[in-house]
Amino acid sequence: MKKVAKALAALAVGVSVLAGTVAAQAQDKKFTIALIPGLTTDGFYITMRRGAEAAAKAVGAELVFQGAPEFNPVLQVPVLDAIIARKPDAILIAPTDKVQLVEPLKKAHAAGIPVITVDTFIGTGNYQTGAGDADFPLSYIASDNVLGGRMAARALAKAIGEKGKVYVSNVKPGISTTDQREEGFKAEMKNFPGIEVLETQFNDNDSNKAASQMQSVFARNSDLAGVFGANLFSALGAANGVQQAGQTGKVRVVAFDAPPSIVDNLKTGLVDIAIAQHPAEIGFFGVMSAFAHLTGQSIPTAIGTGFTVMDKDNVAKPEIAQFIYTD
Ligand code: T6T
Repeated sequence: MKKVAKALAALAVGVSVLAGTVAAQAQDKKFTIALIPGLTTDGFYITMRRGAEAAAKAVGAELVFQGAPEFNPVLQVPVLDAIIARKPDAILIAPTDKVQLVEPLKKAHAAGIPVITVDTFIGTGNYQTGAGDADFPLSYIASDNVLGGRMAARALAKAIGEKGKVYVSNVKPGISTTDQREEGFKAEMKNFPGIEVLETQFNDNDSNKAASQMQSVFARNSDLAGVFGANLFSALGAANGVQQAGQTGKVRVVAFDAPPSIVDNLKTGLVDIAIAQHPAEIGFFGVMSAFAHLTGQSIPTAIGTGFTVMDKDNVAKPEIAQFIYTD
């Protein structure tokens, strides 16, 4: 009997040593987390990468940043496939289309790679609901884009004295973020009966196209009062178009996103308001959420990040300027 008790005690010690070793190994594992942006050459995603790198450093993970040169699902899917083939421990991705990225991302899910979407979403953006096809990502980490669109509408309405014609310069339909900004903008504009919202102009994320569209809209509407640039390239293009048409200060511009070039435009009065997102926060919480999941914690299915509204009077203040995007 004594012998049996001794053997059991020895076994228990052995098991606990083994368990300790496994736990130590799990902690020592260096996780590889991939971040696939909408495109690589956009200050928004470059800033997101900065936040993601900071989090990766804090938890000892390796961050792989790989993306396409343009915001285009046809170019993003091969990048995703290449990342899946490398079998990272988790994928963070800004899907460039709500529908077209569903099937390609299912491959990651089927391969057992956890998926978190950052900035943009697939399907409805409501994840882990059991509702169907596109709810498999673990979490959606982003700005509240409907609210951002409403904020833009209020700022533009104020700038134009709540009357006149305005339009939205947007990327293309099917992108969750910019679709929601337009939706929020139009919903809020219903509160301003003196404002007419003209047809949206889609520029394919090409600021030159956005600039020439602005001039065409102005050619057809000499009483144009304002424009909302619904993302970085739309806003830059709209502002350039206003300048080229000699309408600085007459056609008012509200910009979504805050790269240094837009901040320059704030200072010269070409742009009235810039709504800065907090992309570094999105990247930081993206990596932290992936790490939490990989180490056995549950994570929220959605995390909302904030905005900072910039104008020429506040943009030099350090607490505001910290949100200017990195180029
Ligand atoms: O506005 C951001 C991002 O939120 C959007 O999804 C795509 O455009 C940007 O990257 C700015 O260019």
